Amino acid sequence: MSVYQATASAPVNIACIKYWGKRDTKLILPTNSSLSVTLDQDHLRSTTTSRADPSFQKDRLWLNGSEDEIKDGGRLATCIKEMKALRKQLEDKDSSLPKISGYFVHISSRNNFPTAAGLASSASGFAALVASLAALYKLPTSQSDLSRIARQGSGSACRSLFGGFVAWQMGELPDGSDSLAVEVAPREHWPDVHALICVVNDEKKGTSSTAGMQRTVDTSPLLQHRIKHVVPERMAAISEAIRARDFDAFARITMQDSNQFHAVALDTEPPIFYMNDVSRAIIALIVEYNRVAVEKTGKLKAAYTYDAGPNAVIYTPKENVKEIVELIIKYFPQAENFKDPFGLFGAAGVQ
Ligand code: 2P0
Repeated sequence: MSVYQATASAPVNIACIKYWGKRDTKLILPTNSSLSVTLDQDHLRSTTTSRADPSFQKDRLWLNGSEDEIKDGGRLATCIKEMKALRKQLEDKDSSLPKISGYFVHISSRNNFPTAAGLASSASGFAALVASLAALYKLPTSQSDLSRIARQGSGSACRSLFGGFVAWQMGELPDGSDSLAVEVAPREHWPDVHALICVVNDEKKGTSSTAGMQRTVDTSPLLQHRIKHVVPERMAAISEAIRARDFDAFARITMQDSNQFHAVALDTEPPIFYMNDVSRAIIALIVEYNRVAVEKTGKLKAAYTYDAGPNAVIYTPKENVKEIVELIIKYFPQAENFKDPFGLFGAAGVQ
């Protein structure tokens, strides 16, 4: 008897131009385009195994070993349904293919980083889920086409289907068919850029991204300015900086966009605070580090960025990694505890 099973994994990505806001909450269509770097560390990935079998009674999912409900019409159910539909199309075209699109699936997904680490696991999780179903169903579908489906699991997941530097083009069409991820440059184009992840607080965040961003859409006038007058130019400028391997421009834009994302969170009613005092102290340290660098060389050496939580990600060329880690440990002595066991603090190479 044939066994229909496949495993795939996908890494976490960290945005330089932030996604924050949906124009369509069901299809997960964003109010602006975004751009991220996919981390290539082996220890920041989700790995997912999917299996289809005629004996299965319903679709089921296990996350880190515990079963999670697949809600009818929910995000998981949508992704599974879309993937089955793609398989069905193949089977309809080629009658020699086994008709596994009609079988229920069992899916098991694991993060090899602590879910409590405060790092987005939904991006790598949904990307790995879609990739594993694509492998199970032997779909010839492109990564961009798969990204459209991962997007409906969690917006930022669409970017984790590619390594390297990735844009999520917001698109214009109401059906979402042009809202997908594209590669801006592969990792090999600019291997010198590294990411340091500083876990400031590993507790679950107070306001979820999904709820927080819609509150921002509903109440923040600054978000409207950002969408119309800021992000389009920034997307073009940072893509150009990546293509030219211009770290100074890349860093400037990345920090500006992190700042504006947290400004729109603050402009939300009631306001949302994701950074804490330690986050702000790390910003001050990087600002000072850059001030000295600009004085000496005219160029920035590091860029901080913060997502919907207090943890810092610092992008920097490889030559500065050791110096920055030493600086952080000097000013935040407790940081030494974070160096191990997961290596979340320290040089995390980006892919
Ligand atoms: C980003 N974040 O671009 C931004 C920056 C958080 C801050 O994508 O509702 O978990 O599942 O689409 O993808 C977080 O949003 O939200 C996020 P849903 P998601 O990475």
